[in-house]
Amino acid sequence: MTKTLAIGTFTDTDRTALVEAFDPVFVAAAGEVADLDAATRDAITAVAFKGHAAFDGAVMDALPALGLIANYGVGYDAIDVAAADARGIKVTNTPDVLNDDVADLAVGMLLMQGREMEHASAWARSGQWKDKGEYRLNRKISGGRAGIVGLGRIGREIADRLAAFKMEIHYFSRSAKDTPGWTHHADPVALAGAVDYLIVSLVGGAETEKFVSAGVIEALGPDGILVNISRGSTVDEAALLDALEDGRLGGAALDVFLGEPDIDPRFHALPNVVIQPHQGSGTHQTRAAMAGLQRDNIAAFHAGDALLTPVN
Ligand code: 8YV
Repeated sequence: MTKTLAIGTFTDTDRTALVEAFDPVFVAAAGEVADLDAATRDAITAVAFKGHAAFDGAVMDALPALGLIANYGVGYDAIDVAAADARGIKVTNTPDVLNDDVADLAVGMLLMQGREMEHASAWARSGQWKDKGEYRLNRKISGGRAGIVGLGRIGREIADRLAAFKMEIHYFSRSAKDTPGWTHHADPVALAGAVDYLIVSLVGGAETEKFVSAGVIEALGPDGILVNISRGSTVDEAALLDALEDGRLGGAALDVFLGEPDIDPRFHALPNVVIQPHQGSGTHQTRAAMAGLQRDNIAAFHAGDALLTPVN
């Protein structure tokens, strides 16, 4: 009887590697765990988890021998870690290996939004360049003031990149960090009021829900650009949509949304939003590294060795 359960949609390569390493049982979503027969569920000690739908205490209770949930992703807000703690279940994630890709996407989206690359591309493709001439002028990005909300591992990579774009770097974090002269703000509204671009790189979860509030969005203002590569939950999305529609916020570049992939259709109608389908870590190289780290944590657990990247 296999000891590993894989929950989620894995690529063929990752699925093959999981099969070779652990011969797991696969289900597409946590909601399907209860449908497995009791003997299969009783034998499971480790889960390879991928996805953003809730992994809660009820799912854990359906797996009475469970000792490890190995998450595919740095953000583990889908997993109820308090419920895992209460049941003696360890949780691991995949930090660091995705920092570069997520930071690259954040910077790319900021440039795409500010330089209107999506519209400019449509201008050229549709023949308007030939028929009507040069594309309209847009805004300079280099040399602006950037505010990073959450100066963790990914936030720092974003700040380093934007510093190379000759930007003045400001950041919010609970306490000031050791930086090369970047400006710390203890208040996110004050941070938003001091910058041209606000880049959100917070962890997800209840603690950061709507952290980018209506007040923060207001302070960023009609010339401001909001970039979010964290979780849709970190931004007050209703306030964001209202501000974008009314022109009280200049623009947004978003890789994450509430209810994704079924995102609010109001976003589709907005010309001042760059939309990406939560693909921050989505390169062959990084996803292979994430999957590898997930498997290494599971292998360590089954061998009784120390977990590589524990979160509890
Ligand atoms: C997802 C992510 O894990 O690491 C994270 O926290 O959000 C992503 O890398 C990825 O989309 C797979 O679901």
